[in-house]
Amino acid sequence: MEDVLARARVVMARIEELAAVSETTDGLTTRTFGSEAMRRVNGIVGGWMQSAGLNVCVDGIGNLRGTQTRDGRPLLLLGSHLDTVREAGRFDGPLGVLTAVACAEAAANGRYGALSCRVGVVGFSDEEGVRFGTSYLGSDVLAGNPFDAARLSLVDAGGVSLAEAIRAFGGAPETLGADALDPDAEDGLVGYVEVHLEQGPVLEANGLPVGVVSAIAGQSRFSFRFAGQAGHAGTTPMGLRKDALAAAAEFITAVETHARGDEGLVATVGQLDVKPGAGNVIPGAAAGSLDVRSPRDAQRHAACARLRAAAAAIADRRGLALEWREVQSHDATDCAPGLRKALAEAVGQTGCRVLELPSGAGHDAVALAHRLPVAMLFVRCRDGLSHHPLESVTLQDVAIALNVMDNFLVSLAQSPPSAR
Ligand code: HGY
Ligand code: MN
Ligand code: MN
Repeated sequence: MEDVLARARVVMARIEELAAVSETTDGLTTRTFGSEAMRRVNGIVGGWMQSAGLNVCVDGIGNLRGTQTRDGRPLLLLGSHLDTVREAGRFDGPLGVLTAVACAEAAANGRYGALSCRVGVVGFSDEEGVRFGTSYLGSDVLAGNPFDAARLSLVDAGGVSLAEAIRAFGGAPETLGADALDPDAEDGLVGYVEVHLEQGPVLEANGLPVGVVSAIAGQSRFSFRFAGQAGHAGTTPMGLRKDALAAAAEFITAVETHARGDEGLVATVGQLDVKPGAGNVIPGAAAGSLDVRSPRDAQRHAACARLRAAAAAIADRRGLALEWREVQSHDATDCAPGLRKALAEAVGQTGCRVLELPSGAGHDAVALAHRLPVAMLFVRCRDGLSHHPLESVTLQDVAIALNVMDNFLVSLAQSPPSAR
């Protein structure tokens, strides 16, 4: 265990190093798609990948990709994302990328014996979708999922389009299709396995360091905008107002009330932009985001329809206009039974009780699942906290996660990946 503890210390030290790479100077970690911080982090992690014997490149959407030289064996992809939310924790994403690099280093050192597959590592460029609102930009391209022109014309808060951001980062929107994984060019694809902090309380509540993900919840993202009438806060009688922020506030409360009454569903308004945004002006417009999730797709779709109807009713009653747009929707994703079983066996070999649990958070595995078998290993996090600077996992639990991944990869050396 001492050796794996030493490797876990390297993972933790590297996570600390990446946490300091931010597009902000407030001492917190914010790394959004196409930023210079992402370019810097690709350079740092790319160097670690090269030291692990991987051939490294950055693809057209900014994914950092490393693979062992092709030799006829199929590819097993490990990794996670390198972008973050605003004022992020240090583990969401980098924990998966850096444990993957640790596995690639071990594979290069012959730790796993004659592996029946090659090991690749990916650091995705945009899982969170903070800058353009749509998540999985990087993993959608790697998976070869549809990437329509409408997405390329999305603009960020500064009016920069996704197409322009791709070009500025060194990519080419028109050739993203060429960046998709090609099974033939890889002599087959075994699957994608991601290590990620749980971002929830279940493992901690069960006293377990790791758990195997059974499925990833479905997720719908919308943007809405209530349009009313700006006016003088001092002279406009309450009965004559078309206050867009008051309408949005009523809607946000309706979202919370609905989700609280619909077991298993979660719904969040995370962003709200009020115009013109002066204290003595009645808000003329209030635009926001809506994130709705459930492990059951029918429940999520029904809830989305009800919430849209609630927004329309509020707008009608108040004499406002409502704009409503679905930004993206991903159905619930099952992890591959064969890979899940192999991960569970690998957990069992460490002496830990095996717990399989669903993920309420979205992950790049959702996008990749359209093209290859996926599996995820969760690592306990303190208080279930994530998307917060105080997000944390322990050195011991990272060591156990590495131990699980070692067992998993050794099992691949013993049985053909096709059995997965
Ligand atoms: O929002 C999520 O679930 C993930 O962190 N992108
Ligand atoms: Mn994540
Ligand atoms: Mn996240």
